[in-house]
Amino acid sequence: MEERNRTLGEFIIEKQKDHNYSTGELSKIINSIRLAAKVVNYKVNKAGLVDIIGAAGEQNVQGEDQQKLDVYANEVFIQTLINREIVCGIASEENDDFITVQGLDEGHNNKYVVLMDPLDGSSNIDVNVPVGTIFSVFRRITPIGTPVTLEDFLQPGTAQVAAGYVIYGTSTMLVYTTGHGVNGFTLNPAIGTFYLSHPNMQFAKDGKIYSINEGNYVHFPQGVKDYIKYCQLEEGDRPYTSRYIGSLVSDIHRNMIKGGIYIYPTSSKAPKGKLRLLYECNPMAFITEQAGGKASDGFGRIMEIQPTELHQRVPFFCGSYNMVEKAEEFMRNSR
Ligand code: AHM
Ligand code: MG
Repeated sequence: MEERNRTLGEFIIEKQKDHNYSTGELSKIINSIRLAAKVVNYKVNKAGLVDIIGAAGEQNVQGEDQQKLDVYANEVFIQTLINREIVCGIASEENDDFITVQGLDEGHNNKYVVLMDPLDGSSNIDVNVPVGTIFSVFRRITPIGTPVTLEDFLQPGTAQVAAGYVIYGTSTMLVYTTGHGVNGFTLNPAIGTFYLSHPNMQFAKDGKIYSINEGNYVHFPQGVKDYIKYCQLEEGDRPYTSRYIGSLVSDIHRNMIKGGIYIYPTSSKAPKGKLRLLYECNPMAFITEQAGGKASDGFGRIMEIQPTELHQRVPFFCGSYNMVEKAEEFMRNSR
């Protein structure tokens, strides 16, 4: 079949044979995320109508409670995964603690945990700017048949078996990897089907876009300040273009297609950075590396960090390989 005629559903079935899993559990997880993404997409698309049908905390005309969209997305993804009894645990940026899922026969017999940021960049919803869902899948390390523990969630990113994001943008896309490259699927809203629109996505080795909240410049470490000045220098293919949406998924998605670097560094205001290792950086790093890019905390590989807590924050440098290398060089030199 012609690549582009393939639906995500067909793609998942075809790819199942690439992996050494016979149970299809991972396929079912991706399928559940696909379903939840469509439900959330429908709601996100109606975001501007919230004031008309009832503000948050109030009831709409049907008598249903209005919810904030990030709370809604959190519930949809969690319930979709729990109802299908295919994971043994879920951790979400929206919840303080992880959720234990007993699964079929209440036997704790499933082998995967899912970590997610159900609606990243949700402060952008009010201004009609794209937001995203980010997810990461690990095989549990505690024995099957026992309830999951914190240990199952605190694994380094190198142990991820799948990761992806959904971008609710001008069109809605689901982009994911299971460690065999990155593929992007665009939702045809008329029929509710994702089609393979971006097969084998790749970060250009070099890019010309840098994405960072430059308003915080005075608070940045010297290495980041130096790198920004390097990006702005008139030399060779520079100055680069500055593009910052403030919505991680959108910024990385654009840079993957066009070539670029995204940086959320430490600053005197946010000494550990802002982004979360488990819900944002690890999945984005896995996708980025699978697309030929590089993801770093400024000094070392994001995916090799041993997490110590669920909501841990890290500085994040992510994008075109050579650009991230260059930024690391400035970080090292300023130490
Ligand atoms: P959130 O998880 O509270 O939505 O915050 C994450 C978002 C990212 O999407 C984005 O890249 C970053 O925060 C923007 O932060 P800032 O406004 O400080 O530049
Ligand atoms: Mg977030």
